[in-house]
Amino acid sequence: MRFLSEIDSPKDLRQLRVEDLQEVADEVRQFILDTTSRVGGHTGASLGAVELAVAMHYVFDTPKDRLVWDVGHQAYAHKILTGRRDQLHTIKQYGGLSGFLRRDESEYDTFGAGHASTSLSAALGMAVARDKIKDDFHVCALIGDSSLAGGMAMEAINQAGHLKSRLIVLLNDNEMSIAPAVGGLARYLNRIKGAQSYQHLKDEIGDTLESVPHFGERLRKAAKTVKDAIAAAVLPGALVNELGFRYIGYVDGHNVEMLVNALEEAKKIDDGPVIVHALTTKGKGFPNPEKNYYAYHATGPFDIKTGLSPKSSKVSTKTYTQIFGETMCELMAADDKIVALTAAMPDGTGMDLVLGKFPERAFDVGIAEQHAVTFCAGMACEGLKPVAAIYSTFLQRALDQIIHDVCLQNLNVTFAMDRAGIVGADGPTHHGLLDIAYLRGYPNIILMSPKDEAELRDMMLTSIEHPGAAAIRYPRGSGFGVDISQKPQVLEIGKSEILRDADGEAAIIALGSMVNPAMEAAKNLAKDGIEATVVNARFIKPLDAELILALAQTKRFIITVEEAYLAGGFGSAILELLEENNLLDKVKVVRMGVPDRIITHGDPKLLLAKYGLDADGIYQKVKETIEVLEERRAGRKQLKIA
Ligand SMILES: Cc1ncc(C[n+]2csc(CCOP(=O)(O)OP(=O)(O)O)c2C)c(N)n1
Repeated sequence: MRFLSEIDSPKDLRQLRVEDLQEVADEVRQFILDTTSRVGGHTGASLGAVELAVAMHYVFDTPKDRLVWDVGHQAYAHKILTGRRDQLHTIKQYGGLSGFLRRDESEYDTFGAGHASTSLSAALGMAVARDKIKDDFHVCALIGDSSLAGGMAMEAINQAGHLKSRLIVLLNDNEMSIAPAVGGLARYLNRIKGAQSYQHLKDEIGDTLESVPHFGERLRKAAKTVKDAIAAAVLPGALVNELGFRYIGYVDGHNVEMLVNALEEAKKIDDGPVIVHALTTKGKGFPNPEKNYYAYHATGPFDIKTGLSPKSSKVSTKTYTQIFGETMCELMAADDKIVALTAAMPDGTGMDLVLGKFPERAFDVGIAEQHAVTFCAGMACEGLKPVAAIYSTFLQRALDQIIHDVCLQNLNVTFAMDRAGIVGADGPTHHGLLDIAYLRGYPNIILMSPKDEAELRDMMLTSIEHPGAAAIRYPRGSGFGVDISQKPQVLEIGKSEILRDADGEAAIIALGSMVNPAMEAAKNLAKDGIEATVVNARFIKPLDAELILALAQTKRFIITVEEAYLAGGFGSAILELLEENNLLDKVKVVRMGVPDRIITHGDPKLLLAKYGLDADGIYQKVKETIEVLEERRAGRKQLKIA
């Protein structure tokens, strides 16, 4: 590596000649490939943004000038150029670099990211603050074409044009979200690209006017006006003019010199926001990208020559996501009122299968979770039965829509919350740990979580048949390979399942992913002579009050276990129920779950173990609780003797 090994910060990059930058970009690309082929990561997304990162750090005086990345999954080149090259191999691993951006990871990460469409709002905030404190740095936001269509980005555009703040937006247009980009904005951007004549015409007019001797400066100003007029005439739509943005483009996003020129031009615009429109290819440089769809976005480790991932020798069981997709197809075939929806995650949610089989009744609305929910509410008003499959973490975006548009009006919408719990490598922005807390506090919704994939199928039918709102939380990854040949059954709402009925003093009430570890813990406890009842809760709301109250009267302690934040969670709901029934002095309740802190990225098994959320952790907690109660009992006895 001629250049890269000498680049420890963007300052080193800025010492180079502009002619050398393409070679730097090639080296960065190779470095990303070498690293992610070993450890995996957002390979395709980052390969597509290599030249953008090089050009931005060359043109802008970072970190004084602020670069704001959207999502941050495409920022590996940025990490490499900002002193993190030698740690890139630790990306997404416990204790290693984050897969996204974090303010506490580097001074160059000006704004944390992970969820989409935030960069323009944050960048506009920084630009406005800069003007207020009378500083003069540049702010440049990088955003993908699909994230640009997200509601927040649109709202930021609306305000930026109005404020006329000095702000640069670099649009990374690869016509892809994770799947192909969808929607009207994607069509609009294509129309701009179709208007090739604009760029040529603009350059020609500019060159001609500016080349007239003696009149250079005056004519340059005139030329600018003429160019703007042409932009208005040729560019379709309202973004450039009506919304108050200047437009530079489009530019080849893999040609560093062109990008440098375009960004230098953008820097000169001091009277309002400007969009630099760069065309890029997702997965640029990936070996045989057509053989590996995920090369366009994220990969596990792969063979650097063929691009193929190593074959696993394990016979893998189906994931919850796959079972969800297949069951949707089954249910939709039987009931033509069911409609399905994903918000830009067709593969991640299993909706790709549904979109393929039922194109008339399945929708990909793009990165638009808020719209997705209210769109479902509208369909439910007309008697359809919408099922929205949205990751638990992304559904956070749409809380008000769930409350105001769905629950308040008691509409039949099902929320299939994939990736509920600790997701692992993607870390704090992606863990689905809050859904119980954010959904539990409002009427007119039922909440459940399956112990395995067969129960997921039952819960899907139960939700769809339930006339109001319902949400199902289920984890990332494989199920248990249980028999799913039985047709889905409607479950009795608010009824849990006793899996192990024991005479002992302990009851473990486990939720969803924690049911299996609870059963394993109970078996191990039995070996020590401790008999614990194990309940598969199934429902978080409504709770199985009858059973829980009965347990409170017969057991010495109840342990609740959930893969979610404890605050406002499932265990809290049980505490509330017992408090309302004056039973808290009869039974000790110990809640197991995720404590009130940011959960880092890393292997989910390791993270779950750290918080005691596995068979061993539950086993230990039961033993500890018995010890505490014994000590208390002994203490009381001593008091009596005294
Ligand atoms: C609110 C939200 N919804 C969904 C996602 C999942 N997601 C991550 S990247 C991505 C695609 C982004 O596409 P684009 O903005 O065009 O950037 P590209 O990946 O093409 O560089 C999606 C849907 C997310 N991060 N945040």
